[in-house]
Formats: sequence, structure tokens, C-alpha cells
Amino acid sequence: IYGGTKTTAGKHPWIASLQMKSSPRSEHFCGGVLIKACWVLTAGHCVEHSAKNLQVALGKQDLKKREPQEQIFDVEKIIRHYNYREKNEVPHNDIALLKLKPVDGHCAVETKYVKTVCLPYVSFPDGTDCFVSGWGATEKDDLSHQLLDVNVKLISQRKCNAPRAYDQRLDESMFCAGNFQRPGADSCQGDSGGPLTCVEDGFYYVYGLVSWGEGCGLKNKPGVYTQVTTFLRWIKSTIQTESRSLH
Ligand code: 4AZ
Repeated sequence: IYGGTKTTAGKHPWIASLQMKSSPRSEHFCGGVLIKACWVLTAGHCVEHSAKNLQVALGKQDLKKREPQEQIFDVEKIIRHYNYREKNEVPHNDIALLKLKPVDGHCAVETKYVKTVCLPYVSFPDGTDCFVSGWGATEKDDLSHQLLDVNVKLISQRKCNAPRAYDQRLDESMFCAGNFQRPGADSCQGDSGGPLTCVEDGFYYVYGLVSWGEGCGLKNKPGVYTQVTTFLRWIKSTIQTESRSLH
């Protein structure tokens, strides 16, 4: 996260750290977001590895520490969107679901530090103030061991597809967020797959997933996010189908 600040513990209890298993410590490579006890939403471009080498850490703040509030899971299944494509360096339909492997019959247990986020059911207007959070690159370092967040505003498709911005490279599966006037607040490498959340009536909604962008914190190049509302039917039907079938 560029231009961000350290979050207080439990401010984003749905954020997940996707890690490659390795000893002595697993390595964070992408973010994710808990939408149901056994289900984490992430970016399609985050899941090129096999499920075997993957783990999902919930309830984390500091990646360098073992924390009493953390909950760690193996991944039972990776389901990437059937229309995920990378074309001219741009990921399209950049979304995937991870099914967590239950431990003693259950997945995530709700605590102050681990909670599910709401799926959005309507669009938020341009200019809405939202949050993006993650352990990705900062203006100083290529990873932050502390969870950071920053405020970004939703930007209209018209502005973000303008010649000086992304010049028609955005499709309906994407939107931009940031600040054209005052750049610097942005997601960056390592934040991918993590949540952009917007608050309404005290409820947090996962409106976007960190997907791509030209650089980080640059003028006229805001962060690009997967538009979660475009994929609501896919998310709901996939979870329903997978939860119905017994394994
Ligand atoms: C990346 O490489 C990446 N500034 C993520 C977010 C942004 C740029 C790059 C947005 O994963």
C-alpha cells in the first residue's frame, strides 16, 4: 500500500494473507478476503500455483510474528473464473475462489480479528470513499510486514478510460480507485487479490479486489480493481454448487 498507515488490529478482520508454504516461515504473495467461513475471494492472477503449496492466514496483523489471533488453513480447491484471461499484460475477469480445508470440521471461526465481509448488492457512486488494505509494496519497501490501509475514491469509467489514463484498456469487469488530483494513495504489488471495501450504514462491502495498474501512486494511473458486482452470480452459484456436493 502506497501512502498508507498501519491499521489497528481488527479493523479489516476479513483480510487474508495468501502464502506459499516454506520453512521456516511461509511467504506472503497476495491478499484475499473472507466471504464465508470456508471461502476466500482473491484475484485470478494470484492463483497460478497448485493448492498443495498454498496456505491462507486469517486474523493477521504482523506477518513476521506468530500471533495468538491468527487462523491458518490449507486450501482444498482453487476455482478461477472461467473467463480469466491476460491480454496485453492486463488481467480480465481477475477473480478466483479458494475453498479452505476445514480443521476438526470447521473453517474460519468468527472472532474480533476474523470475520466475513458482505458482498455488495448494488453499485456505489463515483467519488465514494473506500479503503484498500494489504501487506504489499510501499513507497519505501517491496513488502510491509504490518497491515496497512489507505483511503481511495471510486473513479468513473469514463475518466479512467480517458487517453491520459488507461485509454480504453478497462472493461466492465474492472474499475479504478484513487485520487486523480492528489495521487499517492494506491495499492501496489503484493496487495493483489486483497479487498477494496466501502462502508454503508456501518456495514463493510467488498466492492473490489486489487488487480493491476501502471506503477503505484502515479499521476493519472490509479489502481485498477476487479468489479465484484459483475461476478455476484458466479460467486453465489460456485459456492452453492461446491457446498452441496459431498466429498
Ligand atoms: C501488482 O503488480 C500491482 N497500483 C497491483 C496493484 C497496482 C499495480 C500493480 C495498482 O500486483
